[in-house]
Amino acid sequence: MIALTIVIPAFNEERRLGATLARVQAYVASHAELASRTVILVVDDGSRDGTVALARAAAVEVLSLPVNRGKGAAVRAGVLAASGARILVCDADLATPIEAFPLLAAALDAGADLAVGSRRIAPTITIDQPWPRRWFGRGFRVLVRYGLGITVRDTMCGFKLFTRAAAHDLFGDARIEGFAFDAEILYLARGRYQVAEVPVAWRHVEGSRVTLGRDVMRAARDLVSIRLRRSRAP
Ligand SMILES: Nc1nc2c(ncn2[C@@H]2O[C@H](COP(=O)(O)OP(=O)(O)O)[C@@H](O)[C@H]2O)c(=O)[nH]1
Ligand SMILES: [Mg+2]
Repeated sequence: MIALTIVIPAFNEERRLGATLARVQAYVASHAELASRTVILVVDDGSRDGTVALARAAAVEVLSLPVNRGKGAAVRAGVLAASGARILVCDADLATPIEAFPLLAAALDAGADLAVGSRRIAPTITIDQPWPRRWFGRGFRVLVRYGLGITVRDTMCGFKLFTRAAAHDLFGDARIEGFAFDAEILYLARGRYQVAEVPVAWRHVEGSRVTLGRDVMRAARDLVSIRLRRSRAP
């Protein structure tokens, strides 16, 4: 039985992914309860660099999307293909170290259906993002809280653990393909699943794939569509 699938979305990550896979593989190998019961699944989001070759050389599973669709689309494809009893979604830059995994696992052991890494409960950020990203994050959080009524304080941290049942249900229902996808997942989870927000260490890693112009406009538009779609639903 596969206990854990680690889904890593990757878009042109040949520079950052190698070190991440080495660290995740070493972590899995050194934990008896994970070794041989864990699958690492890299979801290549239409990369045009050496991401796929690098992942294959590291002997992890690879799911390749033919064209770039966005982080949300990549994570959804990976989650829906994952067979682990639990599914960890983590960014290719490992901005939150894999050593934070047991904190999220403990929240699921205690009854949560999903545990989201958070940078906003306690001060956990060691290297912060550049100021334009901080300001974008602030605006986004306000919209998510007051526009969608989501009380989770940090929806965007790229380190989340789900039970497979919750993940397949939520991602099966989700539509957002860009960066606002975690807001949609948490919106869909409201009143249906128990969500734990767990403080995790986080540091800004150079080489972010987020472009402020395109990705931010898309995220704003997507927040509106999350709201509209649900208000039309029966
Ligand atoms: N920006 C972006 N990231 C993507 C896309 N598809 C997958 N990803 C992955 O989503 C994660 C985003 O992390 P990162 O770029 O570090 O974002 P940041 O830490 O929020 O600045 C990385 O693992 C990316 O490789 C995409 O279309 N655009
Ligand atoms: Mg990052």
